[in-house]
Amino acid sequence: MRFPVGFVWGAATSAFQIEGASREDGKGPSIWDTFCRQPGRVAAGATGDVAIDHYHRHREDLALLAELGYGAYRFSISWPRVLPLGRGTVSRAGLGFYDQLVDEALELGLEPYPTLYHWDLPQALQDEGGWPTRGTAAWFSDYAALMIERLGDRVTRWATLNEPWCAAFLGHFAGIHAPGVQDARAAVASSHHLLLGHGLATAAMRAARPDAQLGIVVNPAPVVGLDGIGDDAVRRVDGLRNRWFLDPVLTGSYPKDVLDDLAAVLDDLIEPGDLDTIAAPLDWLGVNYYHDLLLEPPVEPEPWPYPFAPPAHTAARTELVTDLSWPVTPNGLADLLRHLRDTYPGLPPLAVTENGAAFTDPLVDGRIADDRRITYLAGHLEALASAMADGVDVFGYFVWSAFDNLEWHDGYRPRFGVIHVDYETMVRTPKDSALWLREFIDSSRPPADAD
Ligand code: IFM
Repeated sequence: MRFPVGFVWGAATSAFQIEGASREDGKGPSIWDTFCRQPGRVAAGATGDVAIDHYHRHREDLALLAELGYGAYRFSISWPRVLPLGRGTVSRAGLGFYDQLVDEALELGLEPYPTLYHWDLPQALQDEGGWPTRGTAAWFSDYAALMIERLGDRVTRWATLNEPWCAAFLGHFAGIHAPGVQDARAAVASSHHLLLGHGLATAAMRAARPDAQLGIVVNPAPVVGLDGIGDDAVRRVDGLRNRWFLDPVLTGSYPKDVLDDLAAVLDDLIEPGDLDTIAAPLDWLGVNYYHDLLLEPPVEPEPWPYPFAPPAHTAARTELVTDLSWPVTPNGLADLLRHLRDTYPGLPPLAVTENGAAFTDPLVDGRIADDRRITYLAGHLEALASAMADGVDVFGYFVWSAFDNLEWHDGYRPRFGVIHVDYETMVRTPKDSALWLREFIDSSRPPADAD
């Protein structure tokens, strides 16, 4: 498999999942700090207090990524680390941390790809209403302007949000993510305000740095109804998961059928001009892909993140299944990329900003033989190459995740890293998949791109 000259190979993380130092240097609490402290919310009572201690080990972590052959590092900025209350007083130490991280990455030949919001809303803004409240979008835009002012001289590629679907619907309807709300109106309002925040931030960042490359990261997935799941259910899930986010950002309108589905909770949520703001032109679009949504009728009740769609269960009917009971459906990545190209004329260049799998394998004699992860990655890279051969414009691929980390409400048990982390000693050990990927990256370069 060959990838074009200049194709970006990277590894991805997010602040809350790796940084730790949750109250250090004046950092304010985020909604995830609060959520983790609520009994029963997160597996085994895990918290982000220490995580993988990246806040103190960033230098060695970045050096390891450079050694492993990556040319880019996707990370997120913790909003409450730089603005402990979400607005107002700036933490010099917090800003300084990201300043240093960016400098180190550049020194090591890693292009920094910061994401401004990967779910850790400052608790102070949650206390004022959080994402269900329109004002949060404006605070997000101010924070984005602050960050580009500080880092924009060295950072070119920015993402505003990571997976707004999760923040809105896992956080405010299924209630399994922070802030743990279960309310359709709050979820839909959150989704709109997240998108509005993205649009406002994009405009503010564009004004500050016209040369910046601005994007958003979404997590669309092909939806397949298995026996017992009707077309209308598939339409509703596809509508909320995919079209509700892609259409406004890429075409400036919400899908009519989903507006109808949500009519009971829309009230006067969408104000004149909002969609123009949300559809601010983008330089790139990040796509996170893990698996297709294979829907089957539920056997027992489980948290369901799609309001006004009949409950279903995501089936894992594939030969290989991950530790999170996710099916392994590599062809879905190619289908999805082609679908985006065919559905949205004027689609900006794409990057696969997350792709990976949770598999736990033992550390034996200093080695982790994670063959299942290699199978997963090889299949998805083949699918990516096939979509690109068909003309889909993809400029980069980021594995999720660089390191084992805190998998949100599932705690530390699922291990997504291509680098193993011993949570007692904090020792990092590249798994076989990291070594395989290094080889792959090297051998997939066209001769003209070789050193
Ligand atoms: O760990 C998450 C990440 O934070 C967002 N995308 C999906 C990953 C795996 O669940």
